[in-house]
Amino acid sequence: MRAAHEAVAYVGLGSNLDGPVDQVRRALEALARLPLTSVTARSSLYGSAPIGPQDQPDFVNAVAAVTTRLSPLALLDQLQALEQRHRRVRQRHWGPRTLDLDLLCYADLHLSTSRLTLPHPEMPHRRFVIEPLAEIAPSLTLAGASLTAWRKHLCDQTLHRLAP
Ligand code: ROI
Repeated sequence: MRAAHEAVAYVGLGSNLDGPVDQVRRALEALARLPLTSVTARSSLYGSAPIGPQDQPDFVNAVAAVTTRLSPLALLDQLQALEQRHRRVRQRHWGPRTLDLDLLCYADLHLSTSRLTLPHPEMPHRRFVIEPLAEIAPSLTLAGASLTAWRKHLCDQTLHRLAP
Protein backbone atom coordinates (compact mmCIF):
# COMPACT_ATOMS: atom_id res chain seq x y z
CA MET A 1 0.00 0.00 0.00
CA ARG A 2 1.24 3.47 -0.84
CA ALA A 3 0.97 6.37 1.58
CA ALA A 4 -0.04 9.71 0.10
CA HIS A 5 3.04 11.48 1.43
CA GLU A 6 6.56 10.58 2.27
CA ALA A 7 6.95 9.78 5.98
CA VAL A 8 10.03 9.57 8.17
CA ALA A 9 10.23 6.29 10.07
CA TYR A 10 12.83 4.73 12.36
CA VAL A 11 13.76 1.05 12.31
CA GLY A 12 15.63 -0.76 15.09
CA LEU A 13 17.94 -3.63 14.12
CA GLY A 14 19.24 -6.36 16.40
CA SER A 15 21.04 -9.68 16.08
CA ASN A 16 22.88 -12.07 18.38
CA LEU A 17 23.28 -15.18 16.22
CA ASP A 18 25.21 -16.23 13.08
CA GLY A 19 27.66 -13.31 12.78
CA PRO A 20 25.60 -10.47 14.28
CA VAL A 21 27.76 -7.61 12.89
CA ASP A 22 27.36 -8.99 9.40
CA GLN A 23 23.65 -9.65 9.88
CA VAL A 24 23.06 -6.02 10.88
CA ARG A 25 25.28 -4.61 8.10
CA ARG A 26 23.51 -6.72 5.46
CA ALA A 27 20.12 -5.73 6.83
CA LEU A 28 21.06 -2.04 6.60
CA GLU A 29 22.00 -2.55 2.96
CA ALA A 30 18.76 -4.43 2.33
CA LEU A 31 16.70 -1.64 3.94
CA ALA A 32 18.14 0.74 1.36
CA ARG A 33 16.73 -1.51 -1.38
CA LEU A 34 13.13 -1.60 -0.08
CA PRO A 35 10.54 -0.26 -2.52
CA LEU A 36 9.48 3.39 -2.17
CA THR A 37 11.95 3.76 0.69
CA SER A 38 15.35 5.41 1.21
CA VAL A 39 17.69 5.17 4.17
CA THR A 40 18.62 8.74 5.19
CA ALA A 41 20.78 7.95 8.22
CA ARG A 42 22.06 5.02 10.19
CA SER A 43 23.67 4.84 13.59
CA SER A 44 26.92 3.19 14.55
CA LEU A 45 26.77 -0.47 15.49
CA TYR A 46 26.46 -1.00 19.25
CA GLY A 47 27.24 -4.05 21.33
CA SER A 48 24.66 -4.54 24.07
CA ALA A 49 24.03 -6.92 26.93
CA PRO A 50 20.78 -8.83 26.42
CA ILE A 51 17.55 -7.52 27.90
CA GLY A 52 15.56 -10.57 28.97
CA PRO A 53 17.16 -13.97 29.51
CA GLN A 54 20.86 -13.51 30.29
CA ASP A 55 22.00 -16.95 29.06
CA GLN A 56 22.35 -15.73 25.46
CA PRO A 57 25.08 -13.89 23.55
CA ASP A 58 25.34 -10.09 23.56
CA PHE A 59 23.46 -8.31 20.80
CA VAL A 60 24.59 -6.03 18.03
CA ASN A 61 22.09 -3.16 17.65
CA ALA A 62 21.65 -0.18 15.35
CA VAL A 63 18.91 2.21 14.26
CA ALA A 64 18.16 3.47 10.75
CA ALA A 65 16.13 6.49 9.66
CA VAL A 66 14.16 6.00 6.46
CA THR A 67 11.83 8.07 4.34
CA THR A 68 9.09 5.99 2.81
CA ARG A 69 5.92 6.15 0.79
CA LEU A 70 4.89 2.75 2.12
CA SER A 71 2.07 2.76 4.67
CA PRO A 72 3.04 1.61 8.19
CA LEU A 73 1.64 -1.89 7.61
CA ALA A 74 3.22 -2.19 4.17
CA LEU A 75 6.56 -1.18 5.71
CA LEU A 76 6.03 -3.76 8.49
CA ASP A 77 5.34 -6.42 5.82
CA GLN A 78 8.60 -5.52 4.10
CA LEU A 79 10.56 -5.66 7.38
CA GLN A 80 9.10 -9.05 8.26
CA ALA A 81 9.89 -10.39 4.78
CA LEU A 82 13.47 -9.16 5.23
CA GLU A 83 13.71 -10.96 8.59
CA GLN A 84 12.60 -14.15 6.86
CA ARG A 85 15.16 -13.69 4.10
CA HIS A 86 17.82 -13.57 6.82
CA ARG A 87 16.48 -16.99 7.83
CA ARG A 88 15.37 -15.52 11.10
CA VAL A 89 15.35 -18.08 13.84
CA ARG A 90 13.87 -17.28 17.18
CA GLN A 91 14.13 -20.24 19.47
CA ARG A 92 12.13 -18.86 22.36
CA HIS A 93 10.37 -15.72 23.51
CA TRP A 94 12.97 -13.03 24.25
CA GLY A 95 15.65 -15.51 23.25
CA PRO A 96 18.46 -15.26 20.67
CA ARG A 97 17.68 -14.32 17.06
CA THR A 98 19.51 -13.91 13.76
CA LEU A 99 17.72 -10.68 12.89
CA ASP A 100 15.11 -8.52 14.51
CA LEU A 101 13.72 -5.49 12.70
CA ASP A 102 11.41 -3.30 14.77
CA LEU A 103 9.38 -0.45 13.35
CA LEU A 104 10.03 2.04 16.15
CA CYS A 105 8.00 5.00 14.96
CA TYR A 106 6.40 6.28 11.79
CA ALA A 107 5.98 10.05 11.44
CA ASP A 108 4.09 11.14 14.57
CA LEU A 109 1.58 8.34 14.23
CA HIS A 110 0.03 6.70 17.26
CA LEU A 111 -1.43 3.33 16.45
CA SER A 112 -2.54 0.34 18.46
CA THR A 113 -3.61 -2.70 16.46
CA SER A 114 -3.07 -6.42 16.91
CA ARG A 115 -0.17 -6.35 14.43
CA LEU A 116 1.45 -3.04 15.14
CA THR A 117 1.75 -0.56 18.00
CA LEU A 118 3.36 2.80 17.28
CA PRO A 119 5.53 4.16 18.72
CA HIS A 120 7.01 0.79 19.67
CA PRO A 121 5.87 0.34 23.30
CA GLU A 122 9.22 -0.88 24.65
CA MET A 123 11.45 1.60 22.89
CA PRO A 124 11.55 4.39 25.49
CA HIS A 125 13.00 2.00 28.07
CA ARG A 126 15.66 0.37 25.95
CA ARG A 127 19.12 1.86 25.95
CA PHE A 128 19.99 -0.19 22.85
CA VAL A 129 17.31 1.79 20.98
CA ILE A 130 17.50 5.26 22.59
CA GLU A 131 21.29 5.70 22.35
CA PRO A 132 21.57 4.85 18.60
CA LEU A 133 18.46 6.93 17.96
CA ALA A 134 19.98 9.90 19.81
CA GLU A 135 23.06 9.56 17.59
CA ILE A 136 21.08 10.05 14.36
CA ALA A 137 18.03 12.04 15.50
CA PRO A 138 19.08 14.04 18.58
CA SER A 139 16.08 16.37 18.38
CA LEU A 140 13.45 13.63 18.07
CA THR A 141 10.73 13.71 20.73
CA LEU A 142 8.75 10.72 21.95
CA ALA A 143 5.41 11.24 23.64
CA GLY A 144 6.32 14.89 24.07
CA ALA A 145 9.66 14.21 25.78
CA SER A 146 13.14 14.68 24.32
CA LEU A 147 15.50 11.74 23.98
CA THR A 148 17.70 13.43 26.60
CA ALA A 149 14.78 13.24 29.02
CA TRP A 150 14.09 9.60 28.12
CA ARG A 151 17.75 8.76 28.64
CA LYS A 152 17.41 9.56 32.34
CA HIS A 153 14.81 6.81 32.75
CA LEU A 154 16.56 3.97 30.95
CA CYS A 155 17.07 0.69 32.68
CA ASP A 156 20.65 -0.27 33.44
CA GLN A 157 22.16 -1.91 30.41
CA THR A 158 25.73 -2.24 29.22
CA LEU A 159 26.08 -0.71 25.77
CA HIS A 160 29.20 0.21 23.81
CA ARG A 161 29.92 1.53 20.37
CA LEU A 162 31.34 -1.36 18.33
CA ALA A 163 31.90 0.02 14.85
CA PRO A 164 30.98 3.07 12.76
N1 ROI B 1 18.47 -7.20 24.09
C1 ROI B 1 19.34 -6.44 23.42
N2 ROI B 1 20.40 -5.96 24.06
N3 ROI B 1 19.17 -6.11 22.11
C2 ROI B 1 18.10 -6.57 21.41
O1 ROI B 1 17.97 -6.25 20.21
C3 ROI B 1 17.15 -7.37 22.08
N4 ROI B 1 16.06 -7.83 21.44
C4 ROI B 1 15.16 -8.56 22.05
C5 ROI B 1 15.29 -8.99 23.49
C6 ROI B 1 15.37 -10.49 23.56
C7 ROI B 1 14.08 -8.46 24.27
N5 ROI B 1 16.48 -8.45 24.11
C8 ROI B 1 17.38 -7.68 23.43
O2 ROI B 1 14.07 -8.94 21.39
